Amino acid sequence: MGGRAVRLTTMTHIKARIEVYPRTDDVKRFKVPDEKVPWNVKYQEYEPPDYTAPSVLSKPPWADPDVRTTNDTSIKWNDYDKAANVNRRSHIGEYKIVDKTPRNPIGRTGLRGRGLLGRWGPNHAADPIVTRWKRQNKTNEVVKDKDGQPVLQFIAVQRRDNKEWALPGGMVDPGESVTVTIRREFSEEALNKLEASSTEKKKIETAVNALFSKGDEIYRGYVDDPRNTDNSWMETIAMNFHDDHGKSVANFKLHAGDDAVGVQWMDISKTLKLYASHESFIKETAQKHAASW
Ligand code: RP5
Repeated sequence: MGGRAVRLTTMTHIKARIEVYPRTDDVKRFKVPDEKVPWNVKYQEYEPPDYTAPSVLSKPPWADPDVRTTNDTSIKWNDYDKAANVNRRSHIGEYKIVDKTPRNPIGRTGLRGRGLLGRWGPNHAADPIVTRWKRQNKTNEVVKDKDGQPVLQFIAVQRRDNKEWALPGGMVDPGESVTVTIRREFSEEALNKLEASSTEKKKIETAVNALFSKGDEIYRGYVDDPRNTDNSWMETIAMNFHDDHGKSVANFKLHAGDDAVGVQWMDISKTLKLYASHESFIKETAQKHAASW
């Protein structure tokens, strides 16, 4: 397995255009047909509503100020913002600033403002794809599909906010490196480290450090996340950590915690329905391992 990560720079977004905005009943996006997504296609009638969730407007530490109403010019777009300790660079290149705010590089979403996202521009996340081969209980042999392809499994969590199954990823905290985010989120969501005793915490840390010491980058770029808007969007780095012999992660005691209400080993196949762009990361992982899809 090796180095090349996919960059879906020519992708469009679909989930970022769903009509009713997440965690609202009545915030509806302006309709954007497929052909009107790119900014260079004229759409004179385009009048998207403006929405930023109250949780973002209440100025928590993870959110930016409203750059449209202040004269604060200290934010460093398309750069590492040292003052805020936030990476405002996009994985997919330079984004435009229009009317003082970053413009979604993929195209129109039908909504202005930040919605549920704290940062204007890219909101960086990291996603661990932890895999093992599916094995027969009795013989320990790897299970194959009808075409003789070995079946891969990955650790999926059920999100608390919308109950969709997803990778146990999360937001990169200010100043944090992606590798730290991956370990932290996995330990919190899939192993419930936040509620473990101090002896259990130590065990979790040792096992997680060993597993995550070697991974393969599967994807870095834009995420088709339902929270995206014309001015704020999700980006991620997804890394695969594979337990080929079923000797390490395969023995972890999974326990949903923090933002997850469920956790399980899930068989990988093309029928999977996952949050945001996670299906495409899983497909890429299956292909890299020449596994069943
Ligand atoms: C997705 O949102 C990313 O791929 C990542 O899995 C997730 C991060 O957001 P939270 O889970 O912290 O809400 O776009």
